[in-house]
Amino acid sequence: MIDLKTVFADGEAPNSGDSLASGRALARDCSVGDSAFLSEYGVASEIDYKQKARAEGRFTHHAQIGWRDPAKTGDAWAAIHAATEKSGGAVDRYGICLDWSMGYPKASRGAMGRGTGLILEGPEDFKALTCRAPVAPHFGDFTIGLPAALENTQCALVAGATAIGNLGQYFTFRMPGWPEDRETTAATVSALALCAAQPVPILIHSNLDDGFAAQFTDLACAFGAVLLERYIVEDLIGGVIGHCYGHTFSDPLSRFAFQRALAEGRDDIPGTMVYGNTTAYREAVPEAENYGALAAYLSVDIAAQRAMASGHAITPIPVTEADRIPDVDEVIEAQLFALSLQRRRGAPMPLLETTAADAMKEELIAGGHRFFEAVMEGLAASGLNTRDPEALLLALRRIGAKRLEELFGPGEEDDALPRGRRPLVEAPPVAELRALAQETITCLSDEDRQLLRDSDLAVVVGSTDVHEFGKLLSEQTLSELGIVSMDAGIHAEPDDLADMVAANRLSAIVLGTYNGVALDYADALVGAMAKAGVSVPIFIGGKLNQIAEGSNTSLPRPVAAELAARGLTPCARMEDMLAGLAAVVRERTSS
Ligand code: B12
Repeated sequence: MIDLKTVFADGEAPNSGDSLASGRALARDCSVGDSAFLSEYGVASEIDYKQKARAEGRFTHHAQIGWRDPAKTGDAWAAIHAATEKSGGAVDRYGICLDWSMGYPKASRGAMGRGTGLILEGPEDFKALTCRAPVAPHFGDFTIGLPAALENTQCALVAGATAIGNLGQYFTFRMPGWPEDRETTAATVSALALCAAQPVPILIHSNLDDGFAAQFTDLACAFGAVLLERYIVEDLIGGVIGHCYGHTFSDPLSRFAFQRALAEGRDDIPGTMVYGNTTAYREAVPEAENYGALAAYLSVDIAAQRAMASGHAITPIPVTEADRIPDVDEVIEAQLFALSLQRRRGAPMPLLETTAADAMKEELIAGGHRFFEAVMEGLAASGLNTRDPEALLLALRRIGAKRLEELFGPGEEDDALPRGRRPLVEAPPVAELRALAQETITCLSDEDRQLLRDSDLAVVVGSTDVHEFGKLLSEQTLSELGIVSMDAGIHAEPDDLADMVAANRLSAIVLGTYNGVALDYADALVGAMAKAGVSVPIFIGGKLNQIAEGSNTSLPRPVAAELAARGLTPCARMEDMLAGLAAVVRERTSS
């Protein structure tokens, strides 16, 4: 079913020998340094700290921080700690939002563009943060899994970090303008080996929603992805991995059940954090509405930790997150809200009935194992050495979530469904996007709906970055109207979009973008279209903003008007694109 010659069309499958050896050798000179957290609590690593907390019947709190200005980030490190301590609680760990450009090796960084986050130049910058207050540093994103994996991991270790990731990003994140994946994989394996060879346990972090999990339609496959990553990190490399889940888990039952599936048999290895269900936050609504969403997921997470401690730190995300990057006082408010909620929620038993969640947990575990075994058997049958972590990682990344689920998903075959399978436990975003697409087309006038249904429009749909829900929603909405859409994938390159339009005589480009690069991307796309000699409408939606070059405020500015000035159609809502497409059809019929 898998043709290795296609997967590795550029040569042989890689071999981990050199990468493992170099990572292990590096551990002789590079080891975990001191941090305010490690010395304050007298622990060797965050795993030890979490195990102590678990033994005391306590669970931990996570805050996500990181602004473009390193000094602001350092001050926030101290301020959030002080504010939570003053209210009688504590924030136990900080996830550092590094800028995505930190994923490039330092030598290439300057020339490659950058996003909205924090840029740290070297070990001293990392250390300047972790000494500011006794909060465990979690260098979760843009460290392990990207081209700069090895150098960033060294900086994080020296600064006293004992939770480092994000392996999930390895599978899905593509650095713009960085097409190679062999060196990235080798750097990832070396970084994992460096962590595994430390004398203290380093928790390798993987955010499932950043990886394949958010792309599966079946949550059982997401649990199967956990098993694949545990096999690679723990069985093949000798490290320790903890998973994060939560962004897209808006259904309380599956959120609760997934935590129990992750916790099963892992008494000695804590999860990293349960992330806020940030997809539930709405933009430009009264804050009180988003506080409802915050309370809803925190209640599930607090109850889940009390019913079965899995070591996941709870993560109250500021309610302004849907509008923009939250500021320091908003992070503090969210933490204080969580502490207050936690104090007011008593023990979950006997209020909580876990039978349904446990049945779902069993289904997730059984289905996840079936997926894991089918993937391993399928790859072994194709001739892959599944005992080699580098070969296995690269094969999985190149095959991709969609194909893996189609080939090896545990659900029954059903051609009418996405991925050709009936999910054992449907992933919450699938149902939500389906409902949203149906609702969207009811907003059209009968005349426009019929006009679009009768049209012969064909478009290409893509996303500039890993955020693909806007793209999926566009595809669902177009398909409800019978409009053909070709898939340019996530991380769609401008040249590829222009070439697809030219080769297939398409009527429009439909583009989702979220990473604060809308204007740069639009310029590249307009250039690529001119080069390919095509001119079609471009409908662009998502987060239409851009961080200003040289800005130190970290806050991206809206660029919808500038996009319009370049001839693109900025879409605040799906309906804007449908109105634009209807206009295209009308123009065609009248000319
Ligand atoms: C889900 C999510 C993720 C998921 C994405 C999973 C996936 N497979 O898509 C994950 C966890 C991977 C993720 C990662 C990151 N994210 Co994120 N993420 C979000 C989140 C919570 C929701 C966005 C979303 O998909 N909404 C669902 C869609 C359907 O709804 P919507 O966006 O409201 O869209 C509506 C309209 O805008 C319109 N629309 C949307 N797209 C399109 C497209 C077209 C063509 C049209 C016509 C209309 C249209 O239709 C929708 C319905 O009305 C937002 C915050 C938020 N609540 O908005 C942050 C957010 C987009 N993320 C952000 C960031 C910074 C990141 C990271 C870089 C963080 C980090 N340091 O790691 C990483 C990206 C890493 C990477 N690899 O690039 C920032 C972007 C900052 C900015 N540009 O201002 C946001 C805004 C959070 C924040 N406030 O900081 N993220």
